[in-house]
Amino acid sequence: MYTLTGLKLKNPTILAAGILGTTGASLCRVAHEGGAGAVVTKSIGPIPKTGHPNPSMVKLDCGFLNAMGLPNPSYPSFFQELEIAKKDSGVPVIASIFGGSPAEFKEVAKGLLPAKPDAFELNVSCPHAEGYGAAVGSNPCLVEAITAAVKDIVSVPVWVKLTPNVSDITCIGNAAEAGGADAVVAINTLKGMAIDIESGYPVLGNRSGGLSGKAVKPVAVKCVYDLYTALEIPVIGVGGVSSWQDAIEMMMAGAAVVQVGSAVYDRLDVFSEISTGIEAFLQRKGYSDVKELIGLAHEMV
Ligand code: RRO
Repeated sequence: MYTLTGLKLKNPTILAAGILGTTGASLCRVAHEGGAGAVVTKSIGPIPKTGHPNPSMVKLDCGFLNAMGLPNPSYPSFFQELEIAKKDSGVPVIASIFGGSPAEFKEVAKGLLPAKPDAFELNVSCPHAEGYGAAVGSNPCLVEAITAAVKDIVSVPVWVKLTPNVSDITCIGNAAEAGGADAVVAINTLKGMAIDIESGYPVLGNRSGGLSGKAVKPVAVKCVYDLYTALEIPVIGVGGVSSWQDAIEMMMAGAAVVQVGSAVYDRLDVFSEISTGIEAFLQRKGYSDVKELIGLAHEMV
């Protein structure tokens, strides 16, 4: 059993926000068939949003580029899905929420609270969402105020998901911690673009978007490494984790647990595969507890 901000996880893998998280049934499938230790919902906001025009997601050699544009039915319509996930998944369910201001974050958190999410993940980091996302998450004062506003009305843990699209992610991590965050999640997607050379058009309907998958893993590892040094609260590592080796690398950088996103599109049981691989690695190396791995790279001088 792993304990993270007071939540009990059967293994250190969590479904990242935005992947198979739009219905209660799909969240349950990731828990039951995939073996995830916990699941995070798609980010839910104050009003319904249809998202950006298609194509909104493309597969590249090095990962995925998306500009979904925060499509979601808004919190009143998502409420029942959260209830289903809570009732049937058998794992902690974390509600990812977004808004454009502390008041909007508070409104969404308050609206979802009666469905009893085990934690909230505040998404202040979508790279291509006008008025929401990275514009909010690159402003330390706003990140602190949003975190404090949600902490003020909930008693469950609050995690803050950070953007790598800033010059110093530790400054934003510090702001989240000052606002009372129980953990930070690093990283959301990295700003990117792809162009079709036959037509000359950018391939995404939104023109640019956020890069995830293998290409971003070294960026995520460095962000986690820096945050581990700068903060007292746990760091949850996400970005390009698709194997147990990636998960261990992220933990050695300082991640208490990992989230898995893009790799789920290849195989749902990536969570079981990662947790089995970690156990075997611990045994082979003679570690008695996974905690011995967390931040290990910092000791290697
Ligand atoms: O919906 C999206 O376009 C999206 C979100 Br909310 C996010 O946090 N990160 C991302 O790459 N896409």
